[in-house]
Amino acid sequence: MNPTTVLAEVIVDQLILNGVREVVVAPGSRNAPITMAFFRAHQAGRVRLHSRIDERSAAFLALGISKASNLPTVVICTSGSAAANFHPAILEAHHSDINLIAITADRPARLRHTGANQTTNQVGIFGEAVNVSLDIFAPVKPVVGQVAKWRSEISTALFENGPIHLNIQFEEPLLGDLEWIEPLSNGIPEEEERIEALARPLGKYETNGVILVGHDRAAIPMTDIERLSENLGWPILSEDPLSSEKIIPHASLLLGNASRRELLKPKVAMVIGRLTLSRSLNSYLELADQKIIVDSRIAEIDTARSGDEIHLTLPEVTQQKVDPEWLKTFVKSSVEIHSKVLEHLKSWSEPAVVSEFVSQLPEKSALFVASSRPIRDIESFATPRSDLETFANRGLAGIDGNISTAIGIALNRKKTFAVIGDLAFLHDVNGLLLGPEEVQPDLIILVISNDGGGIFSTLPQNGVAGFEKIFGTPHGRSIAKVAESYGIPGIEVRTLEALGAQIARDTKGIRVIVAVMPDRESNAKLLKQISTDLD
Ligand SMILES: Cc1ncc(C[n+]2csc(CCOP(=O)(O)OP(=O)(O)O)c2C)c(N)n1
Repeated sequence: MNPTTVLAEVIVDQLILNGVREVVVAPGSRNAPITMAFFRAHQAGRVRLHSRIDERSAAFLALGISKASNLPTVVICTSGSAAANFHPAILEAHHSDINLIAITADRPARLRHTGANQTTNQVGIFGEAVNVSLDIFAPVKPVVGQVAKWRSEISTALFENGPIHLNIQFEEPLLGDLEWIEPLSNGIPEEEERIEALARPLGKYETNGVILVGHDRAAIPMTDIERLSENLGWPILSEDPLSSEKIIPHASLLLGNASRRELLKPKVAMVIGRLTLSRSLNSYLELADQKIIVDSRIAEIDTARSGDEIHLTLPEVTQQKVDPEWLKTFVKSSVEIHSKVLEHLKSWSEPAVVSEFVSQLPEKSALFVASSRPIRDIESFATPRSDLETFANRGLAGIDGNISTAIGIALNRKKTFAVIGDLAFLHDVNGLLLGPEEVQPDLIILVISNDGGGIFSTLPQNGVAGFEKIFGTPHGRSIAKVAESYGIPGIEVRTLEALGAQIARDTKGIRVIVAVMPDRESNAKLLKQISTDLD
């Protein structure tokens, strides 16, 4: 009888009963009992197991899988500093409400504070970023009822949304048989019921209104938002123009000009999700007399926002009427901006590359968009379309873990693309480290290569003393060669035609396309020029 092996087996079985279908493991010794139990489950076809050397990438991979599958995904590491590498992905999961189960293997509690090897205080290491933090251990002496206790602990923890942390103390011997004093399947319900929030009716607003949609849409399906917009007669402005062809394009440019904001001023603005990308949308929102907020994560994110109405889910509406003249002005301004914007996208530039890329993607593709300029260029310049599925880490907008998140998504989709800056690419380049036994995703990564952080040239610190050293941070590396060193094909492109030809190539596995851009400073000038031309 070996409590450690039994504990691991019961935890794995209960996690699977609670909906876990994929697990990412990072190698180690203390976590051997649970990685071996998961491997048995993998061989039995109950879960898909991925392994990654780098714990930070492993956790972001799990995050990407959860995003794409909507199921809780497990990531496991050994004890010690390994655990701390989960923190960035846990924070992102916390702020974007993604179900991620971080399992850190630990030595028994009696070894804490003794200087024992690879032992630190892992309990509560993720602080308030996790919704549950359990410190689980096996009794030295087998106890009847223990299996049910473990199962209900795990099951209850999984009732929480967002990230949870299971720190599991494994006593030696770490390997052993699965005999116990009672059956391991001890009287536990197989299905947990999840309760949905009920929609409540919207107040009566027979007036000019707009719907402003944050990139994450508070996880509300776009088709529901489109229906709401039709019923209300309110236009949709979205941070993600690739979520619907019905949205008003180039919202941040349209509203970048103060007199146009005034002209299009709404009486009511409904905000769905969090607006994190552009100042112009937030300034426009401030002009509204009344604000309606729709987000299920009010407790977490509404601290700075005040709403005349707050809804946890999309409100129910009856048809309402809007001033047709106001709506006409709105559409006219938007059509004008659209044709002017297209004029600026004809030659090689970051906005042109990004908008060409997203316009060429095959329908039904998944797209991961990195933070910094790529997500902003899409918001400002892309022509709306409805046939893509977009993902982004907007919880904390980190440039970390982006490749791994994209791979996690690609593992759950047929064809996935990603667009990412060169610093974000280099930050998570270890995400490209896939062992020969790993499932190879089909993923095309477009790197906008401007040798450093291009966004900083668009910010007020541009040109301050030491700008290049402390903000621009050029690295001078060839991104294509870096990709090749990981065994991933990397190809450089310098024209929109060459870019189109590369997107059209139907290849398997991971491929990197590097859009080689002239320099960061000229891009910042171009962005300024475009906004002046649109004034
Ligand atoms: C983990 C993390 N570290 C630092 C930052 C701050 N940051 C925001 S954008 C940026 C530069 C990104 O450069 P790159 O990925 O090349 O994109 P570009 O700005 O050129 O579009 C940095 C360092 C961040 N968001 N996340």
